[in-house]
Amino acid sequence: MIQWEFMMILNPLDAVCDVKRNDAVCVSNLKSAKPVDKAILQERPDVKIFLPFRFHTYRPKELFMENTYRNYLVAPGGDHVLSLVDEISYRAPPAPPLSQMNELSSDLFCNGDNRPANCPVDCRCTHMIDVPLNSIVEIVLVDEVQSPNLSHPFHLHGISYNVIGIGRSPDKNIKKINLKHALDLDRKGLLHRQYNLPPFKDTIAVPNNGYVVIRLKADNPGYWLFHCHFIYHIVIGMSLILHIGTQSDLPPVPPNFPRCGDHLPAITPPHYPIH
Ligand SMILES: [Cu+2]
Repeated sequence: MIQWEFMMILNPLDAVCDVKRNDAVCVSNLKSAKPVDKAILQERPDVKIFLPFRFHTYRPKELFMENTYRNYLVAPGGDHVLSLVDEISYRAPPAPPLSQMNELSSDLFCNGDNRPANCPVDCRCTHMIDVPLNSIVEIVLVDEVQSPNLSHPFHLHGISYNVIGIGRSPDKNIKKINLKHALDLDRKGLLHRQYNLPPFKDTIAVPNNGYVVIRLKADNPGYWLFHCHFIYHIVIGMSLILHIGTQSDLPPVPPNFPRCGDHLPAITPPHYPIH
């Protein structure tokens, strides 16, 4: 028998997470069963990263030009869209950074502070953010897609994070949140954060037209993908690499470790050379 009086919704679509309520609970209201490292709970993290994400809509005539090959998905309404995280669409490198980083040109990599020169509005490169080993990192995801009832589930490989806050703008005049407004809320202390045993997760749904604040201790060195878990969104670039530490923090590549390209005859891709 279902006891309706005890039914609760997890992650309500209204994303009201900063008040106690009887009908719903947000992940940020859950309490970790394990103790949380005090360093995670310090007021100021060592690194703070704002990651707005959105779709770029192509005009169909932009997509079918000679010598172009753009990746996009066709949304249910017919829009042809690419995904941008911090105005960058992730492009996978031609070989794994973990074992062949010294062969990848630094020109392939980019991030919000280091965009390729003259990159167009649909800027595509290997989005990578470097953070020092053992630093306390806060990431604020801001949903600029704002598709009704579509909450993008962001997943991080390699490390679990604590979910510190989830919400929407408290300013009712703001119909659409964006990076600028989220920064403004943060400056005013209006991004919801709670430090009482924030739960560990490796995936979190960002409420549409809202934000999520997560924190982690970057104690696992490597190149870790951080991406929306909708497959269609991954392939149009809703992804990036969180690079923790440096090459010297990693164990050496084993002798005779398989190499990308071993199974192919020598080729030189025209646009994406391996150096
Ligand atoms: Cu998504």
